[in-house]
Amino acid sequence: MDASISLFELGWQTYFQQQLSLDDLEAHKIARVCRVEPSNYTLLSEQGLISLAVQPSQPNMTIGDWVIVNSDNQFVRKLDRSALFNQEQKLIASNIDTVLIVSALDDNFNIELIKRYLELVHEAESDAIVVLTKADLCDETEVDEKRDRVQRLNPLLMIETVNTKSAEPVEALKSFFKKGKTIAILGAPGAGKSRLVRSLIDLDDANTHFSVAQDSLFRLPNGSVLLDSPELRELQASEAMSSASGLEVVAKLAEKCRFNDCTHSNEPGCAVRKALDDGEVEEQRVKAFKRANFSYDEDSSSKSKPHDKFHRSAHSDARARKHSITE
Ligand SMILES: Nc1nc2c(ncn2[C@@H]2O[C@H](COP(=O)(O)OP(=O)(O)OP(=O)(O)O)[C@@H](O)[C@H]2O)c(=O)[nH]1
Ligand SMILES: [Mg+2]
Ligand SMILES: [Zn+2]
Repeated sequence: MDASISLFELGWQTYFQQQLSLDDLEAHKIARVCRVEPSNYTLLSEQGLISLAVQPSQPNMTIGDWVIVNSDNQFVRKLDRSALFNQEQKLIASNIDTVLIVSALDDNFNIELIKRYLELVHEAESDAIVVLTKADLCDETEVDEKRDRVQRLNPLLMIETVNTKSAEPVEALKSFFKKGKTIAILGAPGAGKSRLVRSLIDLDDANTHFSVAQDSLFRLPNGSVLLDSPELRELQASEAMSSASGLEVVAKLAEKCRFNDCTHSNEPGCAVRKALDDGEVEEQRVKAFKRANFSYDEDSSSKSKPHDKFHRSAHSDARARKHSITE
């Protein structure tokens, strides 16, 4: 449905409005990036889709960015961002107000991954809400116990426990879906992201889509916007990756270190360092492993069996990297 999109429906807010000049108001158009290709950006505006060729003189842009173009649809400038997700200098998505961190309450419950997603959201300067799915598959004590573990990460954290196969998510989440808010979803494969989305919006309803020619921005209840993109899915998958099989590789190496309490920094006989120097393991994995080990030390309840966790979640990794939330 290409007709009648308002800027507010696209996630426009005071923060961006304040950056406009008189020229912008009188002669320019405001648009939001909804697709990034190597040589082209696609933007959504009140006037419909705009195609913008990538030029060396432009700043790097990403999905979610607000852009000013002139009446000939030429780039004028990019507005300052309220939030930005990036990974190793690569821009992932911008201007996301709230991220739903989705994690299942069943055997795939993974507190380390929730923690990691919370870090990402914090670094991006967005807000997080943890949505614990599959509450219907667990008994009440188990739900309470896992919810408490998440709450202990941060006493102020918003947490909702839901069964995505019911109408619960809409009830639980609609107060967070305020007009003009941009929402994204992060979660491991199988966590229930697609089910959650389908419990919130009707993807067969043309009204849910701003335009048939893009599949990154959708209308959510109460005038919020859902942002989903291949880059964001890749980010969440790579984090899920480093939480499981990726760490297992390093854990196996660490068993061969000379010292039991090796920190894999510069101890003699460190098998992890050697593998790094020999290029047999990626630095990213080692970093993720150190991060995870550090948190095991903090949380004695899971310290005893980090390997169980690697094995348990390793199989879920193998499942699809790039499944869209909505499929
Ligand atoms: N009983 C129950 N099943 C659920 C719930 N949420 C998701 N499921 C089921 O769990 C499975 C995975 O859910 P999806 O929504 O496809 O998970 P996803 O996060 O989109 O997974 P990927 O697309 O692989 O990343 C599906 O079979 C769902 O029906 C829930 O709250 N309760
Ligand atoms: Mg999915
Ligand atoms: Zn070592």
